[in-house]
Amino acid sequence: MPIAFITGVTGQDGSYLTELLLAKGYHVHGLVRRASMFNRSRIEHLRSDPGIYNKSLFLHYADLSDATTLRRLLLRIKPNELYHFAGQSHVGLSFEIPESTVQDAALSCLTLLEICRDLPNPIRFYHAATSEVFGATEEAPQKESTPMRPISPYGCAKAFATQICRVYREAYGIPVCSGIAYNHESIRRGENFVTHKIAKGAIQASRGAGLPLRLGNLAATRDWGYAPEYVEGMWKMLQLKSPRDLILATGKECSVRDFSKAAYAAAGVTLAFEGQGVKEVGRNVKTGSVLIQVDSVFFRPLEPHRLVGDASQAKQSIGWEAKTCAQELAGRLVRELQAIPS
Ligand code: F7E
Repeated sequence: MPIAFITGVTGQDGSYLTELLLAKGYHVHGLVRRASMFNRSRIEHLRSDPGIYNKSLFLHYADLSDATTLRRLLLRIKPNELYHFAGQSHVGLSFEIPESTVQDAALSCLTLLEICRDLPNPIRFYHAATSEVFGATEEAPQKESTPMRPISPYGCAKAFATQICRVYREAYGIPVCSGIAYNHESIRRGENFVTHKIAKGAIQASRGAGLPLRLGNLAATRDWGYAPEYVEGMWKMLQLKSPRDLILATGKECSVRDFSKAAYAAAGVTLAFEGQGVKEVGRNVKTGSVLIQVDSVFFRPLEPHRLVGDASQAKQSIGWEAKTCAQELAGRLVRELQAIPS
């Protein structure tokens, strides 16, 4: 029976991957960060299932900086696969707290690689890389060969981690790969990421509740996909005989403005935008009331040019393809959030 070790098991990707691996018959060991409040809501349905918890799902408490504990755990558990998701992943926040972001996203990956180097049995290692490594790229869509030009502390840290994974693969033969995943979303996404924020705002607007939703750069575009499809790609990537870095993306761009229109439409509200820059507003076409306002607080010091990925190598080598586009995703988030009892 295969054994997986997941850092960041309580996050969006960690929780979906845990479900996928349990369904495939894995034993899953998850690393949970110690905090004064429990933050296990995304895996609570698994943790509270006596047929699963401590039978095929095991949780271990440590921070990424607890290198000795990590080494001890990996020596004892002897996982076949390691998925490294943990760490601060908010790009905007990485400008506010660059040092801990870099510690999480760059140095912890190196720590895990160093531990893997010493382990008696080889571990297949998945590193969660990101489109943020491309930053101010002039190529669109980006491919695996596109030069990295990160423009945020988070992107710089992830670029380092992606490069060091390649170095350890080539120098020491560690079967490690970086999945260069573009934005992938779900209702398990934190509320400070724009898709969840918009979906929630759309539902509130449809109920006639609250103040206008305040958003940052409405013109920013992203390549948004559906997270459960992406974790499937991550697992497939790690099953390759010789793992290699692959892009996971939909190949389609959507602006924050268009994502908002789709989400509000799914909630039954038709939006029209008018004005420009920080003066732009989104109005309810029927009533004329302002539902979305721009607030410069949510702008970032730098914004990537055009992040859109070419996932044709993933299609060729692992048969993976994104199925859900941004517009469908917006509707899905709204419907799934509406279905949660308040
Ligand atoms: O922003 C714009 C914002 O924070 C998306 C992480 O998983 O994906 C994620 O990073 C866009 C940006 O995601 C608001 O300026 C406008 O252009 O949802 P986000 P992100 O920065 O793309 C990548 C692939 C990762 O790897 C990251 O870890 O939306 N935007 N108004 C806003 N963004 C936020 N958060 N809030 C706003 O009000």
